[in-house]
Amino acid sequence: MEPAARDVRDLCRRALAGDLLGEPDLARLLAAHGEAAEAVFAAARAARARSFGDAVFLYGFVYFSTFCRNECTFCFYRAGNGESPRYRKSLDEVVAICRDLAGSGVVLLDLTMGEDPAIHDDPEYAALLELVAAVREASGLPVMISPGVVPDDVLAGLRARGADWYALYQETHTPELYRRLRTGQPFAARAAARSAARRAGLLVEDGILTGIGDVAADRAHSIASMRAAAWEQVRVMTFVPQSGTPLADAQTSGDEAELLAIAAMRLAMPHALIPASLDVDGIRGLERRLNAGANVVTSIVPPTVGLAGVSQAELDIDEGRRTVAGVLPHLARLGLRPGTVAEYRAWLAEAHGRAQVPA
Ligand code: SAM
Ligand code: MD0
Ligand code: SF4
Repeated sequence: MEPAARDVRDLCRRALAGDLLGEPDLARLLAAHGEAAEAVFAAARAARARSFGDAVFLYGFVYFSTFCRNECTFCFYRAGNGESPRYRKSLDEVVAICRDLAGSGVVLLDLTMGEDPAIHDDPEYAALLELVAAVREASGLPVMISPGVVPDDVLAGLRARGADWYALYQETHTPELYRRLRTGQPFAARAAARSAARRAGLLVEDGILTGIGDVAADRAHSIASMRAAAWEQVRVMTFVPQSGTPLADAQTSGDEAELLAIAAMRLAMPHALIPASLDVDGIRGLERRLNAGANVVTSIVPPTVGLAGVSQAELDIDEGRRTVAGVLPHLARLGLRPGTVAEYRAWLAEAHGRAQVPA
């Protein structure tokens, strides 16, 4: 065995034994290749099995408004992009979609939007609060909300309407890199919204992008930052260049960095929920991500109702492959099974208990 591979195996053993790996060691895991990378993935699967057994949670995704006031350089839906499809689903449409998704076997509904002025310009966010209440009521499922940055009292209002989760991704925890991605959106304000969400009683998802000028040290820093915050769910997605945006012609280099980041997150945060997103490489990328230690499948989208993905606007959606039925055979091939709503609720109840902050 090469010395580098021996070194990486040793780090994996330490992580599985409960050692907190520092940023340089995390960066070593993230730079593994060949045999050493396979060892990282195997260790991540072992960590997942210990925490979650063979259960994988399936999340429904409803991108209900693609209007946005922001200019994130990586995003297809940035305000200035005349090429992106804009739509805004009505409350009744969203409720109907969510009922169908709930019937198809997902355990959570993720309601996601651009920072749509129609919602963000109302200081009360009445439309958003009403939507969450209606979806909770009609579907009976836990709800995640991904609305961008909203005021603290709105986060409390979302919790009061029954939302369990707030998702808001920093993309990178390196401020200089962040400034080139989320132009005009203060780094600290975005981070503060996640802390406010936790204070409001919401569970929180943070996440990063890779392939946007980050190096292993940046990803290691992000993983250590997310571990320190103890967010309940953490993700990484490979940047997919988008037509009509400043990064449209960026060079891409596959998904190895994302897979290693999934595995390193699993080893650093063995009890966290970690998604395999269908929104990066569609259904064909699913098994690789699960083999890297993910235990959630996100971006399950019902076909034929005109919904988009965030980084793959169309891939696999209308073919019906980003559905529960499309995902199940892949779980079965890996000896995994869909986690039940009851199992998911039990996990949420424990997480809410852990996250409770003394007043
Ligand atoms: N507008 C809200 C916001 O930005 O927080 C909610 C949407 S958020 C869930 C969209 C996320 O998708 C971004 O935070 C980013 O991580 C990811 N994303 C967007 N464009 C992407 C792209 N081109 N490639 C990969 N991921 C992308
Ligand atoms: C996904 N496209 O799950 C969605 C999105 C938003 N909370 C999630 C990035 O992959
Ligand atoms: Fe808007 Fe979110 Fe896209 Fe940024 S990532 S442009 S905030 S939809």
